[in-house]
Amino acid sequence: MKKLYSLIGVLSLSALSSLAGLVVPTSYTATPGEVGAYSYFDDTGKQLTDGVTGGNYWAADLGNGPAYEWVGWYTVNPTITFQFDKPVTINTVSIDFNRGEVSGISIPSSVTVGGTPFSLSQDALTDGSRGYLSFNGSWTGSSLTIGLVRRDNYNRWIFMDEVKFDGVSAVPEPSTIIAGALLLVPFGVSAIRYSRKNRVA
Ligand SMILES: [Ca+2]
Ligand SMILES: [Ca+2]
Repeated sequence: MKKLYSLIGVLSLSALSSLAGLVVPTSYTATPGEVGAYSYFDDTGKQLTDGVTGGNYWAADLGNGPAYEWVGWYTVNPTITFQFDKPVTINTVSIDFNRGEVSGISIPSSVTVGGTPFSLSQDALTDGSRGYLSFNGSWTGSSLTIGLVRRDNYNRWIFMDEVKFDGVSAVPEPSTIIAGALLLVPFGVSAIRYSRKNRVA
């Protein structure tokens, strides 16, 4: 019987750990990006989750035109709502921003994730660079809304090119795991009986 108990333990652990990690949203809706020297639109409707990031210099041309990778806002404080295909628990939201002070691009003064506000220092990123800033908490549901507030009395651009989520894509009921493990017990027992029979024969 010792073997069976350890088998159940291993199954329960692996069932839980395999669900934690990067959680990918199925879609999102966002306040449309705006026009400045170039167009800072979400050109594919997926630019915030396509894994592609822009350059340290905001207007860098990486092959699709200057600043193509970025989505930017100047006259509005944008809101983005991400949808997931089932209830999820998100523990970390990472957003890739650009900071280019001479061009009017600052990281937001605050970011609200699922109703939780975070204040950001303007030096959270080195001027003239891009990088991920992370927000930690615990948000559960099938969607998650992120709000961003422009710095200096809304007088600065926000430039974003990617949002990533870490968490658990589905929280299994403890009873389901136990029931699943118990279902395997008869198979284990019969397998042991089978091998014993074989040995005797
Ligand atoms: Ca992107
Ligand atoms: Ca773009």
